[in-house]
Amino acid sequence: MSETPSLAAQAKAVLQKNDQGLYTIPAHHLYPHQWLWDSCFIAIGQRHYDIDRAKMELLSLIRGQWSNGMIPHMIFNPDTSYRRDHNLWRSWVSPFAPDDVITSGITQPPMMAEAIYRIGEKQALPERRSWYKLALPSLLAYHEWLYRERDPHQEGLVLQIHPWETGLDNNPAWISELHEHLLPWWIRVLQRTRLEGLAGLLRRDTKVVPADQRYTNIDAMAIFDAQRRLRRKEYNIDKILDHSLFTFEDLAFNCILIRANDLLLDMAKTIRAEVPADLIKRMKKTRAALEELWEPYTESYYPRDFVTHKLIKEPSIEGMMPLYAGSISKERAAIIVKNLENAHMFGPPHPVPSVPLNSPWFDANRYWQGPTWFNTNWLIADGLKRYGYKDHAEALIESSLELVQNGKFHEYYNPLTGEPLGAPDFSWTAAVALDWLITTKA
Ligand code: 2M8
Repeated sequence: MSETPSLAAQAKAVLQKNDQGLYTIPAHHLYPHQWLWDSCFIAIGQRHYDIDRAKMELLSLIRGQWSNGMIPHMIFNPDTSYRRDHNLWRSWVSPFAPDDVITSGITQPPMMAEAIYRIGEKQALPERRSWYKLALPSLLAYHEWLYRERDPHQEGLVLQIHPWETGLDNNPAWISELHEHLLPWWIRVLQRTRLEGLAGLLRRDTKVVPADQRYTNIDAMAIFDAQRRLRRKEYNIDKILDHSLFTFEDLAFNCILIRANDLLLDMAKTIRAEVPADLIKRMKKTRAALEELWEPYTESYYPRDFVTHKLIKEPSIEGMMPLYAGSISKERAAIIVKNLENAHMFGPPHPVPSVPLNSPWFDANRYWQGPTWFNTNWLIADGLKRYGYKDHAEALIESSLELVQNGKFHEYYNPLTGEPLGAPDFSWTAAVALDWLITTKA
């Protein structure tokens, strides 16, 4: 008998272990709440064994939607033992936050459309239509919010206000920008006097996961300080833009949005729902604006600063995401695939590393600065398939599944050795593995 069913069963067991009834946490201890893009990948896995549970995962996200349309990046476990987390965000300072759920005040990559669509794919047309009818109004409100609040000059790309919104927390692009422009004096003093270790005493994450697998103390302080500034502005975008806090146009976020827009329009067509003409116009503009992020000398796409429009030229997994967007030319897709094949860049023994091997930032064990992650591999494999690189996609899926062959579904992996890192029994690793096992091995 092949090993596949038992691996699928183990993946399912991880998802069930993290299932809280209404939603699934990413992992015990480190991540005790609901996260936006985690739940989307989780639902993509759950749809294979319990379609109603997968729907519930997304409806639980919608339960946290703000009245202005934003889907928050976190919905908190209401238990008073998490008061510290609730108070860190204080979503109630915004008039748009829901009264009955405590959430964060920012969003995360717009993966909702993909998850709604993939659930629909598993159903016969009448059930699919009912599902789209149920989920689409919230999705539409979310995309309208993205364009209204996050593309204020109608330039096509949507902006982000915190590294956490990208999901790639300590990606070199954000960390270098925070260090250059936004490090408050007190963090600089701690850094100069080498007292930043004190901050480590307050951190919970490094008590659960070895410190060299998480962000550094200085980076953690910078990230939390940036969050505090947003809270002080009550997550109000006008105030945030007025005070020119750190705002940028993330490449991966916008690529995911391009794909999400296409899927939204497809789903709307299936149920003959009307999408406002102005929104369709703005969606088209995003596809065109993505090309402004192309840099001809290094032949790569990059994120950019929202105010100065300067590209933030720190190579990372971000540069692979236009494959997933599906809107770039075949020629540019071929250039990206070349980087993927390059053993000194994105082609180590266990691809795809979150930062290329030849970057000075590359650190094989450190979170989003080197390790291989399953969710980004899922996005890359999907993009590769749609550009006709079926063999590349299959090879990537195969090498990823090798990492979990021993039943260890960790948060991320060392791309050189394959060593499992971060939180054990991590939900999206299990969900993505399950999805691949069922859709590519069936
Ligand atoms: C990580 O982000 C959270 C903050 O949102 C953290 O650092 O604690 C990221 O890996 C993010 O992409 C992910 O959604 C989240 C939960 O798995 O953890």
